[in-house]
Amino acid sequence: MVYIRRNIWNMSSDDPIVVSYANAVREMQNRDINDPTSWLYQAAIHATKLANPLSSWNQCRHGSWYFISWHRMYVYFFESMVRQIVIEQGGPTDWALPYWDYNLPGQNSIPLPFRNATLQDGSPNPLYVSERAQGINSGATLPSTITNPAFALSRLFFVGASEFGGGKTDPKYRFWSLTGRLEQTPHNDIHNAVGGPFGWMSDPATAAQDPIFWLHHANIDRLWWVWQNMPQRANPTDPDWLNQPFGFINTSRQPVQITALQIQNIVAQLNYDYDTPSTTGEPLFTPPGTGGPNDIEWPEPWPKLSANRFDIMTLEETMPELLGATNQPLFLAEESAKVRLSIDDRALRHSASLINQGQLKRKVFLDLEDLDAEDNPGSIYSLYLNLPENSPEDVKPAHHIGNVSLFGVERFQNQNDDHLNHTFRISIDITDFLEEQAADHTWQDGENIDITFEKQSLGLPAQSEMGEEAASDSGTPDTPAIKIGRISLRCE
Ligand SMILES: [Cu+2]
Repeated sequence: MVYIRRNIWNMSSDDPIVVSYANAVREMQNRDINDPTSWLYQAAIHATKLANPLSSWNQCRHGSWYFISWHRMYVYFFESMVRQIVIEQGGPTDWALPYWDYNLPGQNSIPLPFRNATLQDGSPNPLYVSERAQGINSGATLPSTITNPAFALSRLFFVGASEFGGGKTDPKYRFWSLTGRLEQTPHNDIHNAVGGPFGWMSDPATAAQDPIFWLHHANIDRLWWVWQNMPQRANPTDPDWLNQPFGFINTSRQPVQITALQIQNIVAQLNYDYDTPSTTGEPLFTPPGTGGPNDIEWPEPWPKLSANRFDIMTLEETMPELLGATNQPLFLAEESAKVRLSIDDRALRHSASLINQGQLKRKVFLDLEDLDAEDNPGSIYSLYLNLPENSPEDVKPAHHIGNVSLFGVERFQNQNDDHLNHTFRISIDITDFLEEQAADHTWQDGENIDITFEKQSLGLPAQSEMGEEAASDSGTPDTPAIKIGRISLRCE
């Protein structure tokens, strides 16, 4: 049997799938934290701030090529656990986790069943969490700059920080800064938008306690499945990615181990699918033909934190040619900011000659380096390339190249007690944008590139959708600043 994950916005609040999810969440919340089927235990597998964590906790992978695969596994095991509880409670035997596709028209606000603190009968709503960004529970809308997965889906390659799936990292550490384009937008951005400065969704250690987390991740997983089935795309074939085992708990409360090789085809290997057509082109993907997850002994082989992550980081650097860089840090707070990068003439000529000799691919990357913040401020900034002054709204999408949001930044800094210089970076391939802008003469200059940062805010909810929380702008005057140590242009 193949379980179908359906769009939450196509369900009413009394749909059996929604009602049984709420009932299962309530049941799990009532279970003891040491029970693997409890709500807090499941959330702690992602991350937790609790002292003396169990060895199965704090396992999430971010800023890494493991982000996408680890979360497919995580959601899969969670879903089977919820289904078991739903069935125990007399709910639908074919229950599957719904997904939230915030990029569809009219669906860019938190689904209705998650908004109200109480249910019709006055009892607490298990799907409601007050620890969300201001306005979210009233139906504030998310801007398309953060919901649109188009740029991520357009990336042909999986591996690399400027590619779909993220850069190759050591499996032993959990937070890296080789964040792939799907992980950044919409994944990280939606976390920040829903969580805001103080909400659960903005911190990996609390995110999975919000019932909407799972619908967000079902959507991220759906987007991976869409990408997998698009022409010219393929998952990594590197054995380090395919064969890396990760540990989870099955419905019998037993530890299990699973690898990316076992989760590539969601239908054939994991028995679920999405209600939307996943194939947008000719599938190039062939299932590796392996079985399901194997049971293994606990607690091995949980990775031990021993290797030096910076060895890997150095390997990832492929001798970049620097074309230009800022010479002082930029602080992003409330205001929008504009930075002009001058392309160094000699560097450009040197790169051009290397390109002519076939030693460089002609790819230009915008790197935001040494990103830092005390904590994740929960803010999102959109980046625009060569956006003319006072551009009307309808001109902006053509200049939009990505977003900055720092989901996970505090975990990244604190994951190990060393004194190494941890840095966080975002890398965006702007080759196609520059070529398009050069072709249509939007970018005539050739010597300078303008980068505009614009703080994104939630749209006000429609009056008819107003919940019990007063609608208001998500912006607060004291949003902590994000520091960008250096902005640079690189040719590869
Ligand atoms: Cu997430």
